[in-house]
Amino acid sequence: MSDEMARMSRRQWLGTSASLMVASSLVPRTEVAAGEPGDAGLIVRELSPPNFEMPFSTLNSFVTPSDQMYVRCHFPVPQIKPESFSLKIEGRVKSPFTIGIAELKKLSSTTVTTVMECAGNGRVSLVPKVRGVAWDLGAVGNVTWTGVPLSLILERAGIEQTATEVLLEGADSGAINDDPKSPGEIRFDRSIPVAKATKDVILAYQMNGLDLTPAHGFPLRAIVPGWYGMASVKWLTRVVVLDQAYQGYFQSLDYAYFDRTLSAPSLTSLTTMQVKAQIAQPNRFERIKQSTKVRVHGAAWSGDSPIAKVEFSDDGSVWHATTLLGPDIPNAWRLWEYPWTSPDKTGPMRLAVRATDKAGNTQPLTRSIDRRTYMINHVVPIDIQIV
Ligand SMILES: Nc1nc2c(c(=O)[nH]1)N[C@H]1C(S)=C(S)[C@@H](COP(=O)(O)O)O[C@H]1N2
Ligand SMILES: [Mo]
Repeated sequence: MSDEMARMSRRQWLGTSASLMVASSLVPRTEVAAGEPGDAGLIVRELSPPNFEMPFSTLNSFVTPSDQMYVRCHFPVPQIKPESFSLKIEGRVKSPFTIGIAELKKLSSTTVTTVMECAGNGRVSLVPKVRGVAWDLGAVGNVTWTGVPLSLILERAGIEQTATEVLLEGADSGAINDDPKSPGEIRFDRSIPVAKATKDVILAYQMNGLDLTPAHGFPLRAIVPGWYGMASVKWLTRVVVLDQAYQGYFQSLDYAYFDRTLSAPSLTSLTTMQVKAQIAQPNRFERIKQSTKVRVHGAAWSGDSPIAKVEFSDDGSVWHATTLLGPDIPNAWRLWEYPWTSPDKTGPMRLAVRATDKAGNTQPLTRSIDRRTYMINHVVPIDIQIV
């Protein structure tokens, strides 16, 4: 191929040539491919809107590099120009106001490292198969976020005494097509109680020391530490203080589970991440030689309290304490390892881990269907082969 032809086909491939309009309309171009650093090596679960997960077996750092952080989008990624961006604070407040990104960056900031897990992480292990993106182990990451405490913003607006919830609204919208109870065209939004909003939520404009990337919420997103990812609203453009319970789609139908503590099971919004440990290595279906030293390692987290212990088992009955590694930071994950020696006979084996947090929560061995397609933290062993 001549240089000219190569350039030509590349231009067409990128969709800048009118002659390729037909072909490029077959598959909508994935927004994150344009001008965004990385997302290299992520597993594509859905191309458009982008839903990508980290291959969890590649875990090798406490902080997840930005280009290895999973991407979960319900709608196309809104392309927001920082100059025209503004955040509105309104509702049950004394002085509603609007603030731009440059002004936000001048306010006193905070930096936190938190684990974020999608409530559907691990869904691929549910049998029979359920609705929703078929995440394996990689819809989770541990990222350092910088931004303004939401409490500071709410203080400035002066929340009224009757306020109970704070609604976080994203700029993205679309139709829900695969849900029989679909409300049609909607925005992505989520409310959180005032107590949580004023405790530790931040409005982040940086991840791992750089501006957010478009897929991760540029220019501004909420970070709700300890909660499943759905509460950390991306492309945040409006904060509305409410005095009644919000019943939006993403908290009453989607991202809700059946709570039985009130006797009859009632649909309740998902909040706190359940205690969980995952094995990064060995990899699922790996073939390992007999009588070989293997470093079994992975990560563990809980939205409730720090990790107290992670136990490892290669027979499903005896559980061995693993070594917890690295920093122990509130709301971050904890890395762990176990020096294992494979047995001296060949055949299939199952390896499992089980985490317990300092509040005494332990991973269950079985799954309750009340959790619907979320909060997947029961022990799921990985199968390997000794050769
Ligand atoms: N505006 C908006 N915010 C959103 C979402 C979305 O689709 N739109 N997805 C949520 C879900 S379900 C998760 S798990 C996290 C994922 O964040 P990430 O894509 O930066 O990893 O974003 C949350 N915030
Ligand atoms: Mo999610």
